[in-house]
Amino acid sequence: MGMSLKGKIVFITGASAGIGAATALAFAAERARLLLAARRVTKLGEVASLAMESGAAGVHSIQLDVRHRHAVQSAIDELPEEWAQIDVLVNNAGLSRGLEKLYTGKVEDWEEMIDTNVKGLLYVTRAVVPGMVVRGRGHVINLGSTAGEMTYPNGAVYCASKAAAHAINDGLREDLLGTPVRVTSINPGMVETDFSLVRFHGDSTRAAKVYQGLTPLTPEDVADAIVWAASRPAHVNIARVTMTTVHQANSLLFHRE
Ligand code: 8X3
Repeated sequence: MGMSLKGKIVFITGASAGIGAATALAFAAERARLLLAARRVTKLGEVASLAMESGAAGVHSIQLDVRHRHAVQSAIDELPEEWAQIDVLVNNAGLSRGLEKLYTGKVEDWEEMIDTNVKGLLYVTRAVVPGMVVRGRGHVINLGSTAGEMTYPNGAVYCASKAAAHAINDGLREDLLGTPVRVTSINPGMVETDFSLVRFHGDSTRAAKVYQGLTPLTPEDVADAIVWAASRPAHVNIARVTMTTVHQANSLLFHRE
């Protein structure tokens, strides 16, 4: 039996779809209070309603693009008092753009990945963690990737962004040593979400091929690991969880039927 998440304030970035949305619903089932952030407010509203139906003790939604440093800081500074004491931060917002050789890749794609996956992660962390330190409680859960553990061809910049997330995760844990604030990285392999659709700029035929002949992880599988890490007893810090479908061994090795 783990620690109860009932009434805990869980802040999830990128909560409008994919792993973020599934994570919102998984914490809702634990009766947590959800602070949901994303760029797409309509989709976020749908997740918020579902979360209330699933048992959330409350939902507060904010429109936020984690790439905008000042917007991130004001969003945190301007939280209503009853939402300000964040217990769990799930740094989920992230994306991949393009699958091309580094020497022909699009610089705009690189900027978008680095701005979101690395700088956005830093901005949100920088805005939220000081409060956790002052309150003497908190947990930061970062979404890493198998891509951050092993690079694959045509994915250098995405892989680099996730390797950076890995270093930030470990560095933050080192810097928080001596406080009760926990830091965890959840590193999934292939998960079936809009990930590939976004990577291929909306090319659904190309995106579907990514998942062909294998059973990918679902967003719910990943959400389950996130909730598990968050619900360990207060003295237990899960440093990282690497998880893949049985049809994937690492970034490079897949089994397709
Ligand atoms: C997602 C894993 O291998 O599809 O971060 O890039 S992979």
